[in-house]
Amino acid sequence: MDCKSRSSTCIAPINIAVIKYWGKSDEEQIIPLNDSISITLDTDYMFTKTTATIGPEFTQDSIVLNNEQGSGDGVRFQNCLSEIRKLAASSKHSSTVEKSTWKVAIVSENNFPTKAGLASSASGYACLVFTLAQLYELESHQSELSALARRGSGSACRSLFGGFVRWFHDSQPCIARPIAEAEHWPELRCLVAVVSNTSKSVGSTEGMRRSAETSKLLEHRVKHVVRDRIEDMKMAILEKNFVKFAEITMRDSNQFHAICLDTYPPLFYMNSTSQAIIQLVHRYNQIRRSIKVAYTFDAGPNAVLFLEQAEISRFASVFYSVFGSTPHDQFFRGKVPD
Ligand code: 2P0
Repeated sequence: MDCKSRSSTCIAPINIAVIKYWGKSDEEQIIPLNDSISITLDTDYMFTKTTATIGPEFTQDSIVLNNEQGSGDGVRFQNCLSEIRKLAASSKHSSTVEKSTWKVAIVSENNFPTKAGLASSASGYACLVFTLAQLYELESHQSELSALARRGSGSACRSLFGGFVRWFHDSQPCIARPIAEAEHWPELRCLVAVVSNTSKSVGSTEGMRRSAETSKLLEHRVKHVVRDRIEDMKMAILEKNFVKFAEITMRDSNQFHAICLDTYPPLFYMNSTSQAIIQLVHRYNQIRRSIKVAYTFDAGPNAVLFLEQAEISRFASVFYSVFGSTPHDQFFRGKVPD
């Protein structure tokens, strides 16, 4: 390899939306119809690891994703690259300007099922943008990188920040910003129940396009529901009010999947195991006489369960007795369980 070649390796975590993003007002720029709120998981668990190499000897951009050769000329990949290169070309450092013209080789890997509704594109594009920024030694602010990651995949703009994050649909530029750091609510934990490893049949981009075109419920959600829900969720997080947080999380997941069903032809992301998990959580909360556990499902059947630290062992054993396996413990702060 030419001695001028340089590499950089980074990891980026997934984020789980508690107020969902579903539908765009601008497909090309990836501008969402509504604000969303998510929680970025700790990097010790589910993450994407990306190595980017640039060198004058490379003749084309290339990408290998989970050991499979991808298409280096994919529109979103190229959108991210060209934005990063523009920044590099306007750098005051001549070495960065020189590197902005070189082709790039990307090798990226997820340590969890890809395209199974576990936010792999979020961590994937956040990691790509962050790794390239390191490689070009850009002095960009995190919010600038958030806007770049958005051009790869909408939800990726949220993974540039840790903790509790809000993506604004009408900010200029359209970016995510933190609401609170992960350390703000250390008792809040999340369990991931992988119901299926298989890729979804209709991807999120196509699914949300179809919903935006056909679902009246999505129209109603954007006009009459999300704005208040965003404010309520923000307060629940800032107040560390688990009961409020949990109810809004479940209601928003349910409304998202109702929109999927209201889409024509309909989208089915959850399966019968997902529905059994929903029933179990409601029954568990009923028996505990308070909301102790919340579920949320993205564009796939896998469940993400939120609960406070004190509830984990009790709930995990009930879950095990019903499903014969325990959901994986995920942490926001890489803390070892007590
Ligand atoms: C979310 N999801 O807020 C919602 C909930 C899935 C359900 O963001 O077209 O992969 O690349 O912007 O970011 C999935 O959408 O879609 C998603 P594009 P993306 O997390």
